[in-house]
Formats: sequence, structure tokens, C-alpha cells
Amino acid sequence: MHDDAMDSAPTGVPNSVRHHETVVDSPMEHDITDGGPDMVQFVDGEGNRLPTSAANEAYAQIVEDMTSEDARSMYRDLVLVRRVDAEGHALQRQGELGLWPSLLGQEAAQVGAGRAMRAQDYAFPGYREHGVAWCRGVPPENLLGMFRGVNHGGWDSNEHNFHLYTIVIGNQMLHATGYAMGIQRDGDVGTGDDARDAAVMAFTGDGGTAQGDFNEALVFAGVANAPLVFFVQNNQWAISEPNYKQFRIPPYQRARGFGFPGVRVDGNDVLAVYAVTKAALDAARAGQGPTLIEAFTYRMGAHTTSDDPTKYRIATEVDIWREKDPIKRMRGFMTTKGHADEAFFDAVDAEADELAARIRVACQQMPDPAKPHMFDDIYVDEHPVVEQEKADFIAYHSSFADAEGAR
Ligand SMILES: Cc1ncc(C[n+]2csc(CCOP(=O)(O)OP(=O)(O)O)c2C)c(N)n1
Ligand SMILES: [Mg+2]
Repeated sequence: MHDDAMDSAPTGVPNSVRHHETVVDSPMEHDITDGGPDMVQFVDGEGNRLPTSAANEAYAQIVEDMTSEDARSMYRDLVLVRRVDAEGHALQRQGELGLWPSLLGQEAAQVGAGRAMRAQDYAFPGYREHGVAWCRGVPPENLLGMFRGVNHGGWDSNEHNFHLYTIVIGNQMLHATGYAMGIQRDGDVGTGDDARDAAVMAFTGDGGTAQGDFNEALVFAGVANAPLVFFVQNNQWAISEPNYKQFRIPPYQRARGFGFPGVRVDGNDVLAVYAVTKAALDAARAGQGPTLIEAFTYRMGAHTTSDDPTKYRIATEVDIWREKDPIKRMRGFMTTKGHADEAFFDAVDAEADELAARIRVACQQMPDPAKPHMFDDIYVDEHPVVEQEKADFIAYHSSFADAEGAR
């Protein structure tokens, strides 16, 4: 075997792909700021309502049915979620949190998806889904507590039908699929009762689609015809890895190979995301099986507060996406259509200021838990190994002459 055989791409793959730093003719070579003609979109970057097209016509009625009040309350969610995120970022920089993964730029993808869910639906998030958490009624303070390290998760999953954050990329796809298959077996699908029929949403990123767990979940979901919506936020980057290192065809096209539909939606257009997700959830609850939604969006900030994106991406890319800002776009749309006036926008900004101040104080005042608390809530029932580890931990910390013990 030739020395560099391990680095070689399979026969038939063009050289440009072999040396992927200089890819020029890969099928994935595309303008990462343009989602292409299949992308469902209702509002352009300036806030103008787009005409009916082949891509959006199936969802147009859902948008038409929305009221001014719906638009205002969606806008409010976008602004408040962005403010929670900004506060999380600031608190980490001030040493109050260990880490913060920002959702900046992805507010519309998350609020659109979260608001399309019904109370009885269940969401399985990754670690950036603060906007979905907000829509599920998880208090933002609870998110901060988790990243402050004072608790294991921060909320009761079953209180909000919002599972705990999952850091292991793609893992929650399997949990979600199993849960959806459980709903199916409980008979809570396709009964026609709006208060009973339920579906599951599984959130992951573009990088997550490269995981085995993701692909296994799609196999099971397709075969079982599970009531499930896979929601891939394609924010173009998996830390420093661009799309073309994750897949050769975009995620929405991959669904077909698993036997169910895939849709690409403009992830910065909250109306489009809401409409596409609502249609997919309605179909899932009615027993029509899964859908994969790819929300085409962009991670405006760093991967987390531990990352420096200037090392691997160019500033002009960020500048182009700034023009597609989801809040600016929705505000433009609402102003043009007369859904809200300046007084409304000012009131939302004032509410965001109050929210930020409140969660900041709440975060700073969170007491440190007693150290052995980390051994609690691991299993439902007491587990002998964990109990032994807890006892060893307490004994060890109590052994220091000047220690206060394992408080
Ligand atoms: C199984 C696994 N492998 C690697 C990592 C390290 N890791 C953390 S975030 C991340 C990138 C995920 O990218 P993507 O799915 O696009 O989500 P995004 O962070 O962009 O929202 C990686 C590789 C991990 N957490 N879990
Ligand atoms: Mg990503």
C-alpha cells in the first residue's frame, strides 16, 4: 500500500475534493449565504412579503391565517430570546458562567419551530436551543443555572415537555425517535383529537447529521413511521468545520433516502419556519410519519465562549448574514404591513431590559450547591456504585485539615 493511501479519496472523486481545503467542484460547493430555489421563504431580507412560489405555496395558507397579534407575539419572543442570549454571553465573560453557546442569528429558526409545537408535543434539544426552551416555558434562569454549574440540568423535562440539553452530538436523535415510537404505541397518534395527538421534535445541527446516531434515528423513524420532526439547524459551521466536510448533499435532500420528506426553510424567516414546522407536526400527529426540516441559517457568534471564529471564517461571510438578521426582517415586515408601530417595538425593548436585569440578578444570587449534590439525580432509585462514590467523595474532602468538608 502506498504511504499516503490513507489520505486518498475513493477512485472517481475529483482531485479538488481529495484536497478539500481547495474544493472547487464538489457538489457541496455553494454559496453558503444562499439557500437555493427549494428553500421555503415568505419574507426577504428587507422585510418584504414574497409572492407565492413553487417552494412556498404549500405553506402559504398557514401564513395567511396568522393574525397581527401572532406576529407581535412572535416578534416579542425573538427579541426576548436574543436578550437572554446576550445576557448569557455577558455573564460568562464576567466569570458568572462556565460556558455559553450563543444562538445569535438562529432566533427565528428556534422561535418558529418552538411556537409551532403544541403543549403535548415533546422536544429533544442539543445545547443551543435557548429559543425553543423559551417557547416551552423553561425559565431562562434555569438555563443560566446549568451553565453556571449549580445543577445537572436546570428544569423538569416532563413539566415542559422539553428534554435536558444534550452535549453529545446527535445522541438526542435516538432518544427522540424512541420517545416518538412510544407515543405511537400509546395510541396518541392519528386519533383526530387535537388535545391528544402528539409529536416529537428532535433538534440538531449540520454537524450532527454526520453522526451515526442521527442516521440510525432516521432509519428507525422512517421504518416505524414515527410521529417525529427532525429539525436540523444548518448554521453552516460545526465549530470550525464547514458544511462541505459534513455532507455531499444538503440534509433536506437526504430524508428521501430514508423514505420521508425533507424541506429546506429559510431559518432566518420566522414565518416560514413556523409554517413549515406546523405542517410537519400536523402530519406527524395525524399519523403521516416523520419529516426532516433543514433550517438554513447562520451562527453569527462564536461556537461557544471558548471559541474564536476569526481563526477559521472570513468577516465578509458574517457581514452578509448580518443583512439577513431575523429580527430586522420581521420588524420590517410588520412595519410595512401595519402589524405594529414604534411604540410597540419600544415596549418590547423595554421589556427585554427588565428581563435581562432580572435574570442577571437571579444568576448572581444562585447559591453554590453542596458538593455531594453532584451525585444526586443520577438514577431514579438509589444506586450502590454512586452511593459508594458519594461516600468516598465526602470522606476525601473531609480529610483535609483546613477543609470545611464536602459542603
Ligand atoms: C459525539 C460528539 N463528538 C464531538 C463533540 C464535540 N463537539 C461539540 S459541538 C460540535 C459541533 C457541532 O456542530 P453542529 O451539529 O453543526 O451544531 P452547532 O454547534 O453548530 O449548533 C462538536 C464536534 C461532541 N460534543 N460530541
Ligand atoms: Mg452547526
